[in-house]
Amino acid sequence: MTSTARSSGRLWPAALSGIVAVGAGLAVGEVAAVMVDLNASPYFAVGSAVVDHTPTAVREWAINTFGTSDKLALFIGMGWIIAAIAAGCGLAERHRPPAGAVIVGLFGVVGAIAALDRPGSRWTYAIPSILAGLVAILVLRILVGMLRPAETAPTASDGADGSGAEDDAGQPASRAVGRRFVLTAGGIAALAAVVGVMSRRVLADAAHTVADRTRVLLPTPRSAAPPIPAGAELQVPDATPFVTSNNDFYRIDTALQVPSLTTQEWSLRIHGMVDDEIRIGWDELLAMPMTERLVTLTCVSNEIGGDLIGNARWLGVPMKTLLDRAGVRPGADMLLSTSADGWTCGTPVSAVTDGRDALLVVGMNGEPLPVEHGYPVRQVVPGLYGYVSATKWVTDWELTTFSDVQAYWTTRGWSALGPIKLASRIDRPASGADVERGEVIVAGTAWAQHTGVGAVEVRIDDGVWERAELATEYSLDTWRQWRFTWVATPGDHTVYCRAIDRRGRAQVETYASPIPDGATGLDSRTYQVS
Ligand SMILES: Nc1nc2c(c(=O)[nH]1)N[C@H]1C(S)=C(S)[C@@H](COP(=O)(O)O)O[C@H]1N2
Ligand SMILES: [Mo]
Repeated sequence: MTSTARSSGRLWPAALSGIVAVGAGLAVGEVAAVMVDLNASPYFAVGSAVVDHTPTAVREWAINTFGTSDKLALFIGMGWIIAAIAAGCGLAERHRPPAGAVIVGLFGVVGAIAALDRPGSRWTYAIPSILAGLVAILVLRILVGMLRPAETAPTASDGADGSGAEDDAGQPASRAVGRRFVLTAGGIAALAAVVGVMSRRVLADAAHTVADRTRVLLPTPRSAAPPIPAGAELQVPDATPFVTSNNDFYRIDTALQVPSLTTQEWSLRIHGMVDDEIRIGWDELLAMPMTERLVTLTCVSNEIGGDLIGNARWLGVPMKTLLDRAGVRPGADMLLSTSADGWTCGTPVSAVTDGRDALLVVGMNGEPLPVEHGYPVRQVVPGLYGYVSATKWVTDWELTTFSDVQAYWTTRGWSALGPIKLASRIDRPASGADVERGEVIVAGTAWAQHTGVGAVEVRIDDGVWERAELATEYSLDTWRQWRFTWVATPGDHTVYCRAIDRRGRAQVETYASPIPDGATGLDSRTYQVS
């Protein structure tokens, strides 16, 4: 009877070890997620994966049963399931080491896969789950390891002293080990709870921003964007759409964690070489006359043929309006903008004041800015690469000079000035697509922001340049679609394209890497024609 009591008594510490270990891992995962991205949290990533992959019938059932608490129900349900598996891991580690540790490690891998599967994820999204897995394995091995001497010690003394000594010698020793185990497990559990709750608070603040965004009502523009002519979109299957949806819009920034700012927390301070230092708040900004424009944004890091480019409908206040309020002093040639997370950007004052549609933006494609695209306020300046113009989460403007100040990327080897280079891209047929002999429609995009695309030409292998058909021009600040009918003959063929701008300059054909001021060269695709 003592032996039954003892062995069943040992099941709980082992199960508890598993639960504490997985709890500690999850807490570490949350802390890491605060630094990487809240969507990288293993718990949330797995939860979102569950939501994304839940069959419609089950989802309907959950919504009907739990109403608006369906997410809470999911998290509680997940908590129970994870606790049950974790307890099993503890038992497995106790009786079949390292089975428990292996399963706990697999937990981490599942978390990492779920995090990497999140929309807009990067490789760093795997870090919280990997750390969580490693910490859980470590804690599990430590706790279960502490349970072992309790049984090996008496056996050893058993051999030395004979049978009668076991209980006398073994009990106090195992009680001491038991106390040590309880203190260690309790300490780790308490620490994990504190750390977990603290990081959850930080994550909740980010969620607060998401909620704030849903309450924003965008004003009607004083100056609306011209309607998009039907001909701006060439009717070519699987061509790149003229307007890029917010979900498909490329995202580039240095923010490991998206700055979370509510509209009421936001303000823009304008200072430096100005007549009056001013600060503009959200309500004041929203009361100003708004301009809406389509502008194609491009990243300087975009390789020839790359996709770090997108065209959106932006709503905002002309940046010049704000500069005029502050009064720019003569000699100030740089607008140094800084984001809530300290990223800096130097824009020529001339580009902001020469009449182009440089906007302090609050809306993107009819919605408040998505959080990762700069919520609540960012800049968009036609004709300049993003790193010298498109500050997201912008909170500070300093009027200064290029000779006095270098912005973030300029101190890292990129050019101080970044006008967008004329370029063109082949979008279809996709690389490696099956191409049959005969007429093949090759289509793509070309851009020369603020100058305008005048023509696009296509060349097959070493042939001559031939004119492609251009879509109707929307504006000088937006990209332009093109298409070319190629009569393909069997064999391997390479298709090249080049753009010519409205001033008659052809795209530079020699290859240059993006650094320091944007790539040059021709995009090409090689097809096997059957
Ligand atoms: N705060 C901040 N703003 C930023 C950046 C950044 O790293 N931090 N990157 C810039 C760069 S390099 C580009 S290309 C554009 C990209 O904007 P998007 O992510 O909305 O496409 O944002 C710009 N604004
Ligand atoms: Mo960029």
